[in-house]
Amino acid sequence: MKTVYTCFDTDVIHEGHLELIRQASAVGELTVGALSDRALMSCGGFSTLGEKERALMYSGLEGVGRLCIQDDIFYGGEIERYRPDVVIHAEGWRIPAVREQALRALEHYGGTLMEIPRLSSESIRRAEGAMRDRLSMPEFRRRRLRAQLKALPIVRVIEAHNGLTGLIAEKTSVAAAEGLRQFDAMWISSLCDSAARGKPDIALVDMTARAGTVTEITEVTTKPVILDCDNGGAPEHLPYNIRTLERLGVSAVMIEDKEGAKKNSLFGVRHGQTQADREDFCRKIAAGKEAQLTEDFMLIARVESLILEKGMEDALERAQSYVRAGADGIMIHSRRKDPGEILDFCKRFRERCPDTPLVAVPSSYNGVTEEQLSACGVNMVIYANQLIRSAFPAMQQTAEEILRFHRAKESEERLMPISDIITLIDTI
Ligand code: SPV
Ligand code: MG
Repeated sequence: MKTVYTCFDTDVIHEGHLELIRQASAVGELTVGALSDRALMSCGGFSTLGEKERALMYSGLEGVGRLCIQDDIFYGGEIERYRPDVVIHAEGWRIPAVREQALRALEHYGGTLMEIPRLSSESIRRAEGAMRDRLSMPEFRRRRLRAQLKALPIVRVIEAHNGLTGLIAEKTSVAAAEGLRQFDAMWISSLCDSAARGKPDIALVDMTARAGTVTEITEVTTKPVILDCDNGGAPEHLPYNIRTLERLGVSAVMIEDKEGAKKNSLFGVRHGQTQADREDFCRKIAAGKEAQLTEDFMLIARVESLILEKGMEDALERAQSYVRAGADGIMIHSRRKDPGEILDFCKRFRERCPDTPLVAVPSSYNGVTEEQLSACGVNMVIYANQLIRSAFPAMQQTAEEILRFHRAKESEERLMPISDIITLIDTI
């Protein structure tokens, strides 16, 4: 009897999977690997079920013999362990490097790869759509960020301010050593949410409008959302806002320890920004935490001491106080070009609070790599404004060229083809 191996990461079994199992079990005894949650998340995926539940679901299917958890997107480890005669997979691998690695591992002992045509039908399309829809539901989206923080060396977050930028955050991927590199979550920046409406970042866009942005983005994406909520507003409003955000499926709110008229941190001290009293801010954090209803939701406290030139010790002491007040994470911000003070803070914070998630926003100190941040204890990196900053000059250039040439032909080469823009958005 031959042995056959395949790996599934699906939450929804459709006729394509059943056909693959039918063909596999006709060849020999089938082992199915359920891709682990960690491996799934490392390539930007997520499961509404969890690896054990998925494995249980696969084990109930006729034709499935043995089950295992495959803890790597690459098949090499399992191929070495089980030495299957055949690995079976549908044609059109999502990550070509995974196929190549499986082929190399099989070559060692003369195993073969069997690729079967990928079925496509209305019911498969509906099943895949159902899986996406489930992932977009508040209960699954909300909890995804905490799961990522546990599973990933660093959670990679990019700014989104409308449905379209949400789609870029959701879908952009590049081939990488780990298989596929994607963004893990989205940051709804006060700066970009304001700028996209042609408004300054002075807390002018109110929570009702911000919640509209969240809805626009969550309607077309599945990844977790972190909302930049300035200083959290009036202490008596924060509990209401937290309930609203939880209901919308937001995973985390970030509030900064400033008071008075809102100014963007990157202006620095010249613009008269004032840091909140430490105890007042601790009370705000505690009130926010008290209001939350789900275990999943996170409140991240942002320390502005380095922005406001109050010194490293003040930053560290405030961060510790905020953790004691109940903050689920700390964001430390800096407007220096050199990452030195941030890396110094991170290392020293880690000695005092080994487990608290730590967030960095390398807008000014953009030369630092994710690896350097992670080595100093950072768990989440936020690319807070790069999408809108790349869109604005591109649009402005096109507008200027049309004015200059009295037509659009000269800009055409730089533009996305019309055939692409009309098919960019999936229909339900
Ligand atoms: C934002 O993106 O709105 C932020 C980060 O708060 S910063 O602009 O650097 O203050
Ligand atoms: Mg902001």
